[in-house]
Amino acid sequence: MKKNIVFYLKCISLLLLFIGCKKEIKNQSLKNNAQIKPPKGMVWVAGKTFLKGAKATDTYAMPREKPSHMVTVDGFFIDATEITNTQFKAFVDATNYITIAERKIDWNVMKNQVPEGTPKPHDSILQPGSLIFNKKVNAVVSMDNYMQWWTWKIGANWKHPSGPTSTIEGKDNFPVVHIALEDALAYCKWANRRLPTEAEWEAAALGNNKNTIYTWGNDESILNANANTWQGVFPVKNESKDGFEFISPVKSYPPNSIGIYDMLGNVWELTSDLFHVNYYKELNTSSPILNPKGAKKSYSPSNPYQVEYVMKGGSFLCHASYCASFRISAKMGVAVDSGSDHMGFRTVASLEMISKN
Ligand SMILES: [Ca+2]
Ligand SMILES: [Ca+2]
Repeated sequence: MKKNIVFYLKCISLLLLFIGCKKEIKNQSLKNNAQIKPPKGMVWVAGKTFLKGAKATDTYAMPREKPSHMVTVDGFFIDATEITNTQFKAFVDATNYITIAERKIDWNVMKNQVPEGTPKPHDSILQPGSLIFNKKVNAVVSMDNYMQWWTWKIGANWKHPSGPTSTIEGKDNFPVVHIALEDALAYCKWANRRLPTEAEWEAAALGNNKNTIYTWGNDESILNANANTWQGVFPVKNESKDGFEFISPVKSYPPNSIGIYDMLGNVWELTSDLFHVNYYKELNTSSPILNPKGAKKSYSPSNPYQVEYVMKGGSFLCHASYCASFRISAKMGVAVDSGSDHMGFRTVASLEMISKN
C-alpha cells in the first residue's frame, strides 16, 4: 500500500513537471510568436537574430555604425507610424503636459551644457522655443557648421512647428515634432509604451528582409518613391522630387515588408539608447548580444557637454551629400533636452506590457 502511495505521488509530480514544462515552452513561444492581437496602430515584430550596424556594401556607412555585429531581440509591438499630432494632443489633453520647448529657459541649468565661459545670452533670447530649419539659407560657407541652416525660433513648439504664427490645424496626421526625450518618455508613460532600443528599431526597420541597407532592400535608386528625404542641393535647394518639401503626413510612402511606415525619412525617431560614437568598437561581438540596450554612457565629440541619445531613420532633410541618414544602420546623437522641427518618435510595447492590461 505504502509503495502504491509513493508511486502515485511520483506520477503526480511528473505530471506537474510536464505541465510546468509545457507552460515554459508556451511562454518561450509567446516571446517569439505574438499570440496577442496587436494593439490598435501597432505591428508585431517577431524575435530574431540579425546583423546590427553597417552593411558590407553600404558605402555611406560612418565609423560609428561599425563594426556591424549580431544581436538577438525578443519579439515586440511597434507603432506602424510616427506618433502624430492627433496622438500627442490626446496625451496633452489628458495630462496638461507642457513640453520642454514650451518651458521657460533656466540659464543656471543651461550654462552647464555649453563651453565654460560662454556669456549669458540676453533675456530676450532666453525664451521658450526650439530649433527650426532655416528655409532662407542661400549659401553655406562650410558644411561643418550646421548652425548655418538651423535657427533658434522663439515660440516654436509642437503646436507651432515653424514659430508662433504657425499652427498644426489641418495636420492631424502629420508626425508631431519638437519633441525632446523627456517629452517622449512622458507620452510613453501615459500610453503604457516605451521607446524602442536601437536594436529593436533596426529589427523593425528590416522587417522580413535580411541584412539590407534600406527598408525596401539595397536599391538606392528607388529612395524617392519610398521615403521623404531631400533632393537637390542641401541645404540651399530642395527639388522635392519625392513630393514633399517638408514633413509629410504619415503613410505617404509605402510600408516596409511588415507594414511599418516612414522608418526612413520624414522625422528622426528617438530611441532609449545613449549615444556613444565608439559604442560598437568597444563591444564584445564573439556571440550575438541579447536584447542590447546601448552604451553605458554618452559621448559625442561634437557635443561633449550634454548627454545625448540615439535617434534613427533620418528626416526630410537627409541628403546623400551630407549625412545620408536614410539608412537602417545610420544614427545620430541628440541632446537630451533638444527638439527640432524634424524630430519625433514612435513607441513600442513588449508582450508583458500589453498582457498586464
Ligand atoms: Ca522631401
Ligand atoms: Ca521616420
